[in-house]
Amino acid sequence: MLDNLLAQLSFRLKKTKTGLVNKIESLISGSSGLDESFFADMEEILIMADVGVEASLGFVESIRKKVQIGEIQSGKELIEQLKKQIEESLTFENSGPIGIANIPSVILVVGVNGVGKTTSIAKLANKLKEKRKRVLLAAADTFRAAAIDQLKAWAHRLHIDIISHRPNSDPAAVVFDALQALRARRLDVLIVDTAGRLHTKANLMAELEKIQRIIKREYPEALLEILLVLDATTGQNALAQARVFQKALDLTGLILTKLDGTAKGGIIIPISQELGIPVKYIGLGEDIGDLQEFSPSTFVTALFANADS
Ligand SMILES: Nc1nc2c(ncn2[C@@H]2O[C@H](COP(=O)(O)OP(=O)(O)OP(=O)(O)O)[C@@H](O)[C@H]2O)c(=O)[nH]1
Ligand SMILES: [Mg+2]
Repeated sequence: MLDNLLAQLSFRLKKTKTGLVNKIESLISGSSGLDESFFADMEEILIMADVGVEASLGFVESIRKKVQIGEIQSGKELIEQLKKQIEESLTFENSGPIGIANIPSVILVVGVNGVGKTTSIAKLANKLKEKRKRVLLAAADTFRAAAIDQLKAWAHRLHIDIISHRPNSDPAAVVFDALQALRARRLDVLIVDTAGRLHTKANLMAELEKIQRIIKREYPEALLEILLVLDATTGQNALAQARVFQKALDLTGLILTKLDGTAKGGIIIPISQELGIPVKYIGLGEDIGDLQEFSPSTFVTALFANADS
């Protein structure tokens, strides 16, 4: 039996299951043996699901070797090996939940426009509140008035404090005030919403770097997480965005959103591999409960759940 979270995850990943896992299962059941044409087809399925060329070749190569030396003899063993490899590729030293220990934490949330930053912040704030953390929000996306209103509406709905300034005011000043409030009100976690678009990309990166600098300078003893939000439905584009943000900021983790809306959820593998940082949360829908802490083993179990049960 799957527990609730696993069942939700498995259900929301069904597009990727269809695009990746079910295809590999059909390939296994339709093949006469684990031969070269099988491996070529398996490679193609992985690449088509956005697992990435390098990772796909790596997985297939290591499975091919195990078949050659007789360590893998059946389709079932092959699937087990693939699961193990996917899990390993998603596991990092600092995998696991974000650091919200007993010292104040600041979570700076960044990403291009429309990826799901503000929604993910609301979901995360709600999650932390359920864990009895006292949360503060900062509306540092001052570029659009609607962005401030959107975060305010969430704060109101969730009964969470928020620091905001007028539209077009300096985002760094919002963050500065929020850090003072975090300290003065003895709250646990500050989550900072940021703009996804400014007049130019260089402007945006400069602004985010400034915010990062201010947090480190004004509250060095706080635990800082910088989470990049990526939209899984944008595939290789997400990878390109990630490179730009990683250059400018000390990213500590990723939030991969909209995994419910794509058959190419395999993108999670090359993104984590290339950036070398763990996925911390995954977005699985538009509701407040649709954000899960990411666990490589749970993810793989959910993805292959049909094969197991
Ligand atoms: N299906 C699905 N939709 C999501 C998910 N996360 C966010 N969305 C939707 O994506 C849209 C954009 O979300 P926002 O949170 O406003 O994105 P943003 O990054 O803050 O955008 P900007 O403020 O414009 O930079 C909204 O309609 C969300 O409901 C998810 O995990 N799954
Ligand atoms: Mg937003």
